[in-house]
Amino acid sequence: MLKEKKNELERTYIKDAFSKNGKVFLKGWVYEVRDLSKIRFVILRDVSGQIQTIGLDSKTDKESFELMKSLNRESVISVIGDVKESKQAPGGKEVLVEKIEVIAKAENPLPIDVSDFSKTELPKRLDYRFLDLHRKETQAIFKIQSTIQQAYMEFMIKEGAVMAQFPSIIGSSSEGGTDLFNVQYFEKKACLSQSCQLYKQMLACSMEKVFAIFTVWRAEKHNTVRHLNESRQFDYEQAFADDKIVMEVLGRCVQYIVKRVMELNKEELEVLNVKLKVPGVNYLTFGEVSEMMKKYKIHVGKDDLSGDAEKKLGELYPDTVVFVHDWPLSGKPFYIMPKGKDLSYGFDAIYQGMEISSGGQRVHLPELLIERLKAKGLNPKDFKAYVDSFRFGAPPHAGWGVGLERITMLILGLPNIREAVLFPRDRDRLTP
Ligand code: AMO
Repeated sequence: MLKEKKNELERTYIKDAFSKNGKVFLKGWVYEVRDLSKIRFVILRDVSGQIQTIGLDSKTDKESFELMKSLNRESVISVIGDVKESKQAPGGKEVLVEKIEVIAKAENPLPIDVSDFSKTELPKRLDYRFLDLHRKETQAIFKIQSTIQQAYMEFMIKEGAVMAQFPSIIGSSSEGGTDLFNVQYFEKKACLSQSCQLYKQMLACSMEKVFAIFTVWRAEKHNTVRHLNESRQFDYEQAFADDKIVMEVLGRCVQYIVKRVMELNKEELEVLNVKLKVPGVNYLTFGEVSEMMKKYKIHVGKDDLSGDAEKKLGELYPDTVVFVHDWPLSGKPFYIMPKGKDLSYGFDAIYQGMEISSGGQRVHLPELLIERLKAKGLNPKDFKAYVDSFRFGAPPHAGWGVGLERITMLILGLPNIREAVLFPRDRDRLTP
């Protein structure tokens, strides 16, 4: 009987059922079951929302009515029934069940609590991420992260930038650090990309404005709430540009992203109880920040901002992208353009008390680049193809990279970056 009806009835998403009267065919997951003997309730969820379904001894198909009391949480079912007004039901409507079928049974007990009041700790939730994704809070985070990526692409395309793909297996370090994951590449030694830095620069020298969403790997041994060993970056690079030009682009880009999340994710922001403001933009030199922090007796660091200094900037400038520029040269990678002897055209962007991005103007002069590689203890021979790419008509250029998980975490005020990755890779986690 259900099969015949399926042919007649199209599936309705739960959100749309609220604006319907009459018969609907719903599919989703059992969230809750309540058995009051002659009346039985099943709260059904799908990706669009949840609705109360009600079975009546007198009206519901006998077999389905029996089934309603024995359904396990998170089992997948289909329901045929009539949408009715109901003062008691959440959202003012409920579905009077005609027929229920089990599509896929969930075993009982579930390994984690997936209710809205779940107290299951993050590591356990991550062990069972597939099930954790049944929770509306978890879904809300990743729906918003989807918007963040969409908004980044929309913004970049409006800017006239070209979307690019780059290799993930590379011959030598792209950031200069030692935090490399080594890979055996046939007879050669290779590593997983720490960034698409060198490639985006080479591309900007012909295509002018380029962007990417690129996965990066960093073999950093520490385990913190803000670092991952595999993360994604929004990369941007622009020719005929200096640090000032690309900071301005980044400020507008973050504003656009937050604006789009506010427009497109009202429900998800409500689920997560997050109130957003489109951020302002502020510019400070590294020297100014160092002076400012003295007042608060906060240690800054010689050539990098301490976590405490970033946090303080977040307190002093809430809902603001704070660009800290004129960064000490010793604290920036080899590809950042020097500004005099000690400073550079490099910057970091701090938002809600944490770094979301770093960038700057690049060294496009081959001889200076060789000098900078040496100064950082790197062998220019390992970077020959990259250095040579600037010998045949390479304009000055600048760019930045934003961590996708970092910006998601900071927009939503999440306490741990792992909340903002579907399947995190950290020091201890290689599965799922
Ligand atoms: P950087 O190494 O500062 O710069 O990275 C840019 C941004 O990426 C994010 N990020 C991380 N997120 C989580 N875990 C990590 N281990 C991690 N490392 C970085 C941060 C950071 O601000 N090529 C340059 C960018 C450029 O100059 O264009 C780069 O990779 O949000």
